[in-house]
Amino acid sequence: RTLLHSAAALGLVALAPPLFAAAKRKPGANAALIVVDVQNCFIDGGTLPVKGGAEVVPVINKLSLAFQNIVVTQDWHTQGHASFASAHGGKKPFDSVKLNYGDQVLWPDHCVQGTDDAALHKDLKLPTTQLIIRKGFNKGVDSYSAFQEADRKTVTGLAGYLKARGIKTVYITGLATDFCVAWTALDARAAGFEAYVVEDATRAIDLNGSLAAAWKQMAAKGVKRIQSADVEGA
Ligand code: VGL
Ligand code: ZN
Repeated sequence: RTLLHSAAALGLVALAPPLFAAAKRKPGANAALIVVDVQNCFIDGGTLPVKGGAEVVPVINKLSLAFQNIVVTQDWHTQGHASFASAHGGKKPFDSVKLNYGDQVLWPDHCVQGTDDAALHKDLKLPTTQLIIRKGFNKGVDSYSAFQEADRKTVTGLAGYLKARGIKTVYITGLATDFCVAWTALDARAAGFEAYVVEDATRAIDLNGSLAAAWKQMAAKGVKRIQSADVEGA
């Protein structure tokens, strides 16, 4: 026990609550909101539902009011995509395989181009969105990240787009925290952006401890973990 605690226990000093809440962050003209994969496929009734996925929709809608720049992503796979278990004989969803670029988790068939399943959730209201970026459309290569495909070579063009427009900071939201959100945040850092993940505007798949691993990896790379209430003007 510290001297202060002992003194407090004796009623000699009062331990006062903090006078001010931490200052909120106000995204400026050089910040962008990235809304990752808020699509029917990742929500109840879809092909790869993320638990609580629909709950991010009102949080993101409100958060969007604080941003002058918004980018939305869509997972946008071909039929028979290499990330689908059905494309690998004898494999089941959530198994892993080695592809030529490394380990690949296998998923149920999901987010196939042009299907209702791949459409953005109908309650997502982001009329000021400036760019919709689609990813995972190369049949043999997955792309969790909005910046780079899983071969770690092929880029989507998002880093160039953001830099050309003077964006320095990205706030990342959407589905799923431990896959497409985390990989997007890590690649944002690698590309030199300041990156925040807005935790209550995400939901996770959490496969074999993947959520805790993702937060740890993000923290190690300087991704900042915040809540939507920390953003001013939302
Ligand atoms: C995602 C698994 C497969 C995601 C996409 O959006 O997090 N996860 N494809
Ligand atoms: Zn996918």
